[in-house]
Amino acid sequence: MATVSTNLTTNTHLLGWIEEMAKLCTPDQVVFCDGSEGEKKRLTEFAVSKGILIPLNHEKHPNSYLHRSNPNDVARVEHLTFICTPKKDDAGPTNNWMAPDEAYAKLKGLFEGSMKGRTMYVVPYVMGPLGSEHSKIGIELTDSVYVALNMGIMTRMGKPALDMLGQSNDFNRGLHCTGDVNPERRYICHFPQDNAIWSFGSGYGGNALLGKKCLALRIGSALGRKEGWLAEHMLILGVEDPEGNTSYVAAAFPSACGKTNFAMMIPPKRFAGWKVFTVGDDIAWLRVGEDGRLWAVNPENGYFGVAPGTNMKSNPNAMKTIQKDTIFTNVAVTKNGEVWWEGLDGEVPDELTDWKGQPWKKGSTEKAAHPNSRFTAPASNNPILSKHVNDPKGVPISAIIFGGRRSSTVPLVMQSFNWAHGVYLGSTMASETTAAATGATGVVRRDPMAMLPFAGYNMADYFQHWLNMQKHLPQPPKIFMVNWFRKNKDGKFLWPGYGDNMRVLKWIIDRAQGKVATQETLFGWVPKQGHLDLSGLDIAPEAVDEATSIVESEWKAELESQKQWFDQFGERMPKTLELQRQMLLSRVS
Ligand code: GTP
Ligand code: SPV
Ligand code: MN
Repeated sequence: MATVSTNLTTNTHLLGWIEEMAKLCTPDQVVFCDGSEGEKKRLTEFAVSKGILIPLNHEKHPNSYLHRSNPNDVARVEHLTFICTPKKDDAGPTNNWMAPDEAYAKLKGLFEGSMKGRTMYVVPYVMGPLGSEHSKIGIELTDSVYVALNMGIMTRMGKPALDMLGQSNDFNRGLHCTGDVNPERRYICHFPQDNAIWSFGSGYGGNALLGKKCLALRIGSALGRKEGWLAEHMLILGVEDPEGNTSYVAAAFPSACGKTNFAMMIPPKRFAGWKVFTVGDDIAWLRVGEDGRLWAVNPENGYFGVAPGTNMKSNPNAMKTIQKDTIFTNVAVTKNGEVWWEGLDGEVPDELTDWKGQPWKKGSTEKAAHPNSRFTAPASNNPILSKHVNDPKGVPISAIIFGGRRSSTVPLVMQSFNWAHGVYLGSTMASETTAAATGATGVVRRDPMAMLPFAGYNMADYFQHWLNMQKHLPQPPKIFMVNWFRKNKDGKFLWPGYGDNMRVLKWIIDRAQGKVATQETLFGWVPKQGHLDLSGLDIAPEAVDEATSIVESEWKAELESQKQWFDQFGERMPKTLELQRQMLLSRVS
């Protein structure tokens, strides 16, 4: 049995727990991660020697590597993700539930002896700026060097986390084992009452990098409810106008629906003098500030972004961010050791090695890169990184945006009448499923606030928590809904999206600052004729009309179908939201 010894900490709570977990998993050795450059180099060399990381062309991709996951382990697994609260009702109808005793017993069986012949890495990390009272500390025990290296990019990892923890017992206990990557023996279990996460049988993204979806969203949302804040699946960006005033917005779009792209956007030529800065691309922790405004912090320190579709036109800042120090997962690679994916700039190469490591030829019907292939890159590489990313108090939010991937019904942009109506719009949000989770793609489902897979407690209580926030927010952000993904009858996107989303963002900022009047519709406020700046936009005016249109018959069907969604929550469903629905429906019927 491995002994647990380190000179990095004397925290007896921590050392005792590691000892206990090492006894269960019986690794050959226990290695404490300090987060140093030397350690990163050692772990990388080890991963390369084992074929876990494949060096890329170091001239084109300095200090960057490719990882190929097991082909059965390429995305989050929502059907194998559990919220293990003592009462089933506390997890609610939209989460999978297991009783804590049963979950611990089942997973103990799997973890028992699971790290024999392997190393247990102790990965201490902080979510949120170092030293901030709002940050949370986690310790992930993992048998995966790939996870340890990714956590090193995605979080503030190593000695600073242990220093911040000191002798405290207040840390998230995360246990992760890749095991034999058998989907039959794969479980991602959350224990909010113990501040613990046990994840077995997957090495991929949100299943395995426990600081991200597991701690920062599922456990985080449960903590947030208890402590009076919000943990959200939101990007955070700053937008500076030509006079030098910066406003901040937070936007919730479901997985693979445009957060990273929006957060790194470059405004079109028409908006000379306007600048966008990234604070975060996936997760926001939102708190009420002393000034009565809502303040946002990005708990992460890197980006785990979707590769396909990323190119110099759609997202030049992401392309620059991933130029060095990046781990690519499940992308294709050229003969020359350069990465490739569908939608990258330039000609499609004649020959590639695909994401499974197989030869691939141009014209193949198979994708060369997996649709959920990703890059892990440090935030510090981002040329438009906000100077406030490490600010412990975060940035003040002027507008909250909810947006799904809807080929019909939802217009390009709409403002809610007030906070409750905004919460209603978020709670009824729907979106087509994407490759970010296993299962069918393109199926419309409700994904409230983009949090369906990430709420760590009953979704009805979560809605109530959102409604309650208003009482504590004398200066609430304005709430908006957007849809970049509406299609015409030929199935083509009506709106060009990407940088041109700046046109919508500008209207949102103007509205949040009360600078422009608006047009009322039955369902919300929309831009008055001429207020959406379309100059220099190279698309037919009819396409814009269609993208921004509100079709009453579509909305009637939408509102009616929301009843079933609300009904499943029974008594716990806030009446306010059902009343919002009825009020809107009464206007059309
Ligand atoms: P997660 O990391 O899974 O949470 O995804 P995300 O929300 O950050 O999505 P991301 O920005 O990576 O975009 C996902 C996909 O949507 C990519 O293939 C993009 O090219 C595409 N996309 C992003 N923005 C737009 C847009 O404005 N219009 C259109 N049509 N597609 C977009
Ligand atoms: C998402 O699916 O929303 C992601 C990727 O951001 S993962 O880290 O796998 O959750
Ligand atoms: Mn995400």
